[in-house]
Amino acid sequence: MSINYQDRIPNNIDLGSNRTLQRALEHWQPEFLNWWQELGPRDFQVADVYLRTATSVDAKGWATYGFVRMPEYRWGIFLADRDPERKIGFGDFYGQEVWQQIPGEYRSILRRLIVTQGDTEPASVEQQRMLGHTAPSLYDLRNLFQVNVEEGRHLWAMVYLLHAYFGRDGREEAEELLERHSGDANKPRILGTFNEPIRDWLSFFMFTYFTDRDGKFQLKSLAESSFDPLARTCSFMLTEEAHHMFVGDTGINRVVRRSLEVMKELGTEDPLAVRNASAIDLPTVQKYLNFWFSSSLDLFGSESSSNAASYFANGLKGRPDESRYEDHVATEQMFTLERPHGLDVTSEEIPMRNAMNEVTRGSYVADCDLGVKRWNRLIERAGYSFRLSLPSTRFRRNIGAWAGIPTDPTGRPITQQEFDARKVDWLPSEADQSFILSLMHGVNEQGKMAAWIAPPDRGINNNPVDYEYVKLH
Ligand code: BYC
Repeated sequence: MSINYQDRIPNNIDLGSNRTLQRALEHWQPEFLNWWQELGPRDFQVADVYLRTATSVDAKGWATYGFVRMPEYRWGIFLADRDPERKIGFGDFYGQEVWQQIPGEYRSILRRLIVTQGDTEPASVEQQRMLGHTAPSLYDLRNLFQVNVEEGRHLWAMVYLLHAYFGRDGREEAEELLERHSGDANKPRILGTFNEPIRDWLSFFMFTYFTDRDGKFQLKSLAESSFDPLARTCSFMLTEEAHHMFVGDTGINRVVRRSLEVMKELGTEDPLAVRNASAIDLPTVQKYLNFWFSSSLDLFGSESSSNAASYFANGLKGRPDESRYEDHVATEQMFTLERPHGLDVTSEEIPMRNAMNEVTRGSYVADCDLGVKRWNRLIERAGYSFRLSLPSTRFRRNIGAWAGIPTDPTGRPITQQEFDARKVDWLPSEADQSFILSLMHGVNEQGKMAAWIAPPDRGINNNPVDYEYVKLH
């Protein structure tokens, strides 16, 4: 169904025919807008921003571009079209009709999944709210705001499900999504990474590369769900998510390119010399990568998880791209896990269903590595031997078998003493963070770019790079 922009809440679910739901969502709408004013992008609410808005959910025509003030962005409810033939693709109900309503026994675990997903969306907007002041260009400022409004829409996507399918409990959960806040000591966001501060643009690019990519994999798992409205909501969210990862990927690419240019100009790889020329040295890029990759790995949960096994059994949450696997029931297979044992490593066989978090994490790591390979090709072509790399999945973990176990970036278990002594080489130190912050100054002049980042290869929607993407007045 095409998107109806006449209603107060744009939608393609024929919201007007369900007055109760419409009223409930119209009641939540002003609370969302208050939250956006208070905790959304700070100070840019009257700027005209060149944003894309969904106009239909098919592959061709879902984005139109135009200048919009962020609070006037048309947040709404957009689900991918329903496939009447769709069957449950895995688990105990494999091959049966997908569900249009939630079987009573799965209500609370499904609610928990939807709330956890929904919680990350406003969290990321809160984390990024100060970045508008230090954008390296108008192009980047626009991308930040595009990401922010779409995360706001992803919150709407989950709030719709809570209101439509979970009655009073769902309405209460929807309120609480606006009451927990990133980094709040009393009411923090649910998952660790979403309470980490994002004060600088290098962190923003790492977050959009690594953490939004967790979003991609989680949404792909939920797009396989036996609960069809969740599957359809997540399928459409994935189309928006792609741009967020593009922002991260190209952002890191441009930081690396700029460092290489400076190294060439100065004729040295010396990190200090690169820093003195107001660019970011590659070892510092590696440290920020280590931080955000390891934090994002935690978002997949424990390697061995009875939650994951029951999500799989019930068909509520599967593996990304389930059709690529041969066995969709997975009751006979085992998975080999590596666990720490003092300074040694032992392995253990666990049932495949319990290992679904680890299976998804494995696909995620392979996807993350593609970008690292691309950045390394830039470095190689420039004639330097330095290489970026993903640290081991054991490194700096807070969730799962390796939580709190000190290892080096290759995953070799070490003593806490050694970890503490080497930490400054592996993770952003206070001095590194101060240096990165010292580079962060807003560049708002049309066509200008901060010294620490190369310009992008192309602009948005066939516009030039130096287009006035944000009109600040
Ligand atoms: N931090 O069996 P376990 C996105 C909790 S990102 C804190 O190990 P399970 C986005 C867990 O909740 C995608 N707590 O794990 C990106 C559980 O607590 P309860 C977000 C954590 O349940 C950028 C307990 O530990 N979507 O969209 O198998 C910008 C034991 O759980 C963490 C989803 O996450 C952590 N890192 O899997 C904007 C999808 N990890 O329930 C947006 C929905 C685990 O015992 N969520 N815990 O109180 C899920 O599928 C699962 O909840 C998880 C955890 C994959 C997160």
